Amino acid sequence: MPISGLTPAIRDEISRLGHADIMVGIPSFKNAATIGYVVRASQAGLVQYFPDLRPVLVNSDAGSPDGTARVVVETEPPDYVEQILLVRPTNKLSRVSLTYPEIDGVGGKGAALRTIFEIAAALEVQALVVVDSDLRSIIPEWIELLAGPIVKGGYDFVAPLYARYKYDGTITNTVTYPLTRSLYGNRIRQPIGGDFGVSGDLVRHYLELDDWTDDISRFGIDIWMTTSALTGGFAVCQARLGAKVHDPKDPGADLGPMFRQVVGTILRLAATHPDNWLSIRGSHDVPAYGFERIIDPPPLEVNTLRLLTELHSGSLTLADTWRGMFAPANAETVMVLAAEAGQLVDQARSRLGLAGDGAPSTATTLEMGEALAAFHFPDDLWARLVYDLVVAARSSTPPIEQLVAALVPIYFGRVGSFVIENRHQTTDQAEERVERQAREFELLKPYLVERWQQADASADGNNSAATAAGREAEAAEARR
Ligand SMILES: Nc1nc2c(ncn2[C@@H]2O[C@H](COP(=O)(O)OP(=O)(O)OP(=O)(O)O)[C@@H](O)[C@H]2O)c(=O)[nH]1
Ligand SMILES: [Mg+2]
Repeated sequence: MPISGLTPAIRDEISRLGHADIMVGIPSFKNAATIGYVVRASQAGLVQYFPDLRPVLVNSDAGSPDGTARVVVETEPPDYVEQILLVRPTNKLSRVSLTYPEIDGVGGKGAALRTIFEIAAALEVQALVVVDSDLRSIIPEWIELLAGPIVKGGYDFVAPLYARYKYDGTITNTVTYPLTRSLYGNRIRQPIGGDFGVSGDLVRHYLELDDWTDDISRFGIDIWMTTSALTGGFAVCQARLGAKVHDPKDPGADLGPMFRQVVGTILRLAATHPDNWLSIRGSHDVPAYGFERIIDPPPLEVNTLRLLTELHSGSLTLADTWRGMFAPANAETVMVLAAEAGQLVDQARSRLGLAGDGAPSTATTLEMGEALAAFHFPDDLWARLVYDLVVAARSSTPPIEQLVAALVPIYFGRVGSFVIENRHQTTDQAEERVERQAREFELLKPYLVERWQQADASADGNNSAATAAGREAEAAEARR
């Protein structure tokens, strides 16, 4: 197995552990406050639901200064689980916390997962479950729900399905869900949910791909796992986990870098796998396992004033870049929207009695939504912009990182519009809006295919022009 990138300490752990049937892997970075619970819930899941398999739990930590690793090692051991659940498993659960090595100087969630994959492959596990270390809502049954379809159902990849508050999961709702669905035809509702089940075969496939860009070593890992499962032809399903409650993030404040890493990865994969999506139209459901749940995830505030301000200020510095990366009509429509956003923000600020740009907002999501109610970012425009970017990502100039960075303010505008328009909607109604947008991506897929094929034709034209020019130069050389 390809364990060459591992540290001696990790190799020693692998030799000590020898072999396992089922593994839970938990990446972490400064999660001391929450990881203890995630470890106990995972242990309980392994012991309760898979008492006859050889289980191991591995925490792959970034060397967190807050004592995350210590919490993992010191939290109640598996014996505690056996006592409270009255189970006598055939095999003792092993528990390990280790510091993962960076990949070419880059650390992040993806680098943490690579170490988890390498350990899983070396131990020859049948099923690997990966869960985030900031989860509040994980219960032991999640381990059964994520590993069961692999162990009992022959699946290779289990994506999570959970209720999230209507403003949570904005990168998922605006890009990864609709784009994965329209490109590859699979309705995987949470392609970057962070909690997955992976078969031993698929773990080996991931390692063989050996595709560790800087983005994938960070937060690009989740969409890379999902897309690679699809493009590799692996059997995919979903598991109903209930609600995802974790350390929430305000999209305008926290999600810029994550957006760039995730969207950079999905675009790069689309550009390198056209054969996997060019002929696909429409989409199909992906089987979902687990009993239905009715849960209301906790609410989350979003600063829409800030999101719209970002769209407007983006237009002041990025207009030329936008004109270079989008079809002309789409670039112009975005410019108009950005100007509207700027005006509405000014009016809303004075209506709400808020000071200038940098001042912290004291208004609630609802109050801001009322003041910005006139703003609307249409579904079809967003789909076309994303598709323009898929086409732009074929070329290495400008680099994908630059394109995606320039999309961030527009994504903020799109999310702002979604939050404003759904301020009075229930989570179910907002979900219907997400579906509507995904259908719009499917409807406009011919637009993507046509633009892609035009780009193919002009690349061919350039190649034949280059070949003709080469022949002419050779002939001229011969004449001399
Ligand atoms: N080892 C390691 N783990 C990381 C790093 N960054 C994030 N993680 C882990 O990856 C998981 C997900 O990170 P979060 O920051 O919660 O991101 P998220 O929940 O996917 O994102 P949102 O849904 O947008 O909130 C958590 O378990 C983190 O501890 C890192 O640099 N190194
Ligand atoms: Mg999280």
